[in-house]
Amino acid sequence: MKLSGVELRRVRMPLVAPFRTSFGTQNQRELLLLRAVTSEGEGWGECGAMVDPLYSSEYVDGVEHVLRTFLVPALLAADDLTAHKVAPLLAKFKGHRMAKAALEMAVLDAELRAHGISFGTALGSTKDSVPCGVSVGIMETIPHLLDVVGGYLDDGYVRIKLKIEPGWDVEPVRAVRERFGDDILLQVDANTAYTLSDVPQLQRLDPFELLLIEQPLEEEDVLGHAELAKHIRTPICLDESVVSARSAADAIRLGACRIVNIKPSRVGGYLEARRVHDVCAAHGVPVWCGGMIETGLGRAANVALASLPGFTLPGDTSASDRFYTSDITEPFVLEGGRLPVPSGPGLGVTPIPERLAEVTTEQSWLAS
Ligand code: NPG
Repeated sequence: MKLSGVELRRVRMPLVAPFRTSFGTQNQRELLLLRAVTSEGEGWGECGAMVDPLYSSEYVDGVEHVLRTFLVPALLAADDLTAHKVAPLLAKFKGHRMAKAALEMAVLDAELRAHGISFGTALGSTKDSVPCGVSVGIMETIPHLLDVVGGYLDDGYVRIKLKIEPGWDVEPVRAVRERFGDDILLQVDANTAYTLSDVPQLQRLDPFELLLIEQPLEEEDVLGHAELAKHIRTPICLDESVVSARSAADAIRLGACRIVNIKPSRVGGYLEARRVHDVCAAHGVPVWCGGMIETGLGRAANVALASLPGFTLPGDTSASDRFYTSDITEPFVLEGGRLPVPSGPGLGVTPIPERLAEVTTEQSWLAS
């Protein structure tokens, strides 16, 4: 396969409601989409990076720059390109995993569409649908939180994740347990907002039988998570700290986590995401698929990944309407708390041209 060019599209989509996490509030999602045009046909990629480097060091303008200057030219120069060659071809450029992931996704989609194979089949899917959880932002008040959680449970979501930060942790968890009972699957996500001096506060979550606490400490503090694990009963799940299969293996070996959140963007692509899954499965560590407020393109690929056998916990693979009134693909709709794994070639979905045009704010074409 020969890459002829890559179209970069910056899109901006309003969110149905503001989404507040410990690192900031989002009212809209602005992200980069890629269309790879090859000798065998075209494929779509989506980049998880946000406008500001608040979740990770990558951000949309930076991704665009590195793609334009280094990553896309390296692939344009390759004669016999395949998706599995993307990571080795780009390996000499350090870091920039979200940029690399988006490019690899577009090449993989083109390749799979050309061969009539779905993402799910290519990655090793064993299910036709996946159970879905939902991520709930930090709210102004507990009554508002309870209304929102109640609405998601009515929608059929099988697991609730509460975003937490110092000052919004034990009370919201207690309120949700008191209102909705001990049977709902409940977990929390701190996005690195705590330090080891918060051990006493984090111990106060122990009685609520949470599935897990996600990334309480900062990204590089793997040993700190191992230390924290000795003092709290809630299982620790890592997100930001796991950037590759190797870092997952290290974290597991050090006792820093009992569960891993896999976001393909964060680990450099769907092929590395599968390797993270394999490493975790070999260690008996459950994984689940994280979300980065994807459009229908990224959502399609995430749902395919979440249908691999080691994904034994519900992921942040919520329906399109969790974030968007109108998606750029046919919307993903919850059915009995589950989303169907797309079965068509490649991603199994494509952008609806009029919708894509409506949300596109900038567009450029990269070719040699
Ligand atoms: O369902 O797509 C979703 C959102 C899930 O909470 C979610 N994502 O920290 O995991 C996170 C958070 C996030 C969103 C991180 C956007 C980075 C960007």
